[in-house]
Amino acid sequence: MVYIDDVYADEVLDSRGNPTVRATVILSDGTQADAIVPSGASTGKREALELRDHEDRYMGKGVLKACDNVNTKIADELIGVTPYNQAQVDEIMKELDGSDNYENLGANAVLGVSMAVARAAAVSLNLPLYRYLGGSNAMTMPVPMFNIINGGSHANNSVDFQEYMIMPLNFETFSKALRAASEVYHHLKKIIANMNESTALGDEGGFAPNLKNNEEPIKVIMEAIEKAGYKAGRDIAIALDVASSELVTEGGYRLDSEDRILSAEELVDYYVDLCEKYPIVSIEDGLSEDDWDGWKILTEKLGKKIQLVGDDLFVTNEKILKEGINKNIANSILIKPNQIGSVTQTMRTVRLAQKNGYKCVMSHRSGESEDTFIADFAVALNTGEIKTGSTARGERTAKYNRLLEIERETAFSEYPGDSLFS
Ligand code: 2PG
Ligand code: MG
Repeated sequence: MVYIDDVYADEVLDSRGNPTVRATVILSDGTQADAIVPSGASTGKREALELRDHEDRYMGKGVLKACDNVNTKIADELIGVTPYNQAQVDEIMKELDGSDNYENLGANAVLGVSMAVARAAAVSLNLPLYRYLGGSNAMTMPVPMFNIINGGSHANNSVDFQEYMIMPLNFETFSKALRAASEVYHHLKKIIANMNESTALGDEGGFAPNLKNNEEPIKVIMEAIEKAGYKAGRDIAIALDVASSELVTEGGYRLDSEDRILSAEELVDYYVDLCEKYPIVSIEDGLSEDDWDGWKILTEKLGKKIQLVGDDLFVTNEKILKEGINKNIANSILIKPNQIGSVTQTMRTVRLAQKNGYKCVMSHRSGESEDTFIADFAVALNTGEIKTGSTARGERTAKYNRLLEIERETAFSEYPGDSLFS
């Protein structure tokens, strides 16, 4: 019987240059696999705890305590256990931690090991990760949301909304969709350069120009889509992540670039107006994680025709999602494994969402690495959508390049594109 023979962790760097955990698992058959944990900037208040050292090194951001928890407490419990029962492995770590949010071991310690165990099990069975996690039912390539203009806390420009994304819909395959997105990205670069604005990239590989309000980025993206030879709305749609929990101030939501503060109702009206003018298909975190009354209004006004994604709102948490479903809040959920802390818990949340007709968007974090786990995970769970940044920056393209590999391997897989919102 194959069992887990060794588990250890190293402190490595993420794409923002901050420390993060890389966990390595070695099996008794000699298989070795590792996984690197990502890290967010605009984090939800109810996310699982990311354990940082809060000491001098790395300006407090070191993760040696989390690594130590892997090397000692977690290794002690997992050595000798089968790698082929992911739920059991994850349950052992959850019990060892004993809290709801991994405040003792750190979700960065636990998720790293959880992903590395899944990967090691897949390698040892000679299966691709998406096949190991999803079985023969894993067959849907995800439609990406490419974040081509970055604002909010992912860039230091004037734009308040965090992410302006394009979704290539009218394409038969993932690779054709990727090509279209890349062409739009390059046209956008030219347009921004012609405006004498900087074409430097934000954290997720999108451009971060200073524009005069939050509608302007949509206008330049519309122009780029057209210049690239595609039809906005028909071929390529627009998605937003407002990350509005970051905009909350006394009396409402502060839009610095427009020098005004809006109530939840006014912000919803702003979205309604934008959705009338532009081919927007999805809005994420349109209202803050604490503003469930506002979310109710948003869902009532736009929920029938726009995908309303809860990120900070649901934090990939089964219990919170259940509450949202019961209250008819939002109609989709962003899936970030490190918000909840293990592979199994992520899968449970996806299952709950899918059972209740909520769409799922597999997602990276703004602080990422070369790890491509979420590309396989999206295919395994047939989420149909993935958000993993622009068509530039290695930690983002790593995921898209992995999806190209998966597409080649699963020649029969489907790209939902057009059918996603019809
Ligand atoms: C988000 C994410 C990823 P962060 O808000 O959706 O794009 O950002 O990882 O900073 O929370
Ligand atoms: Mg978000």
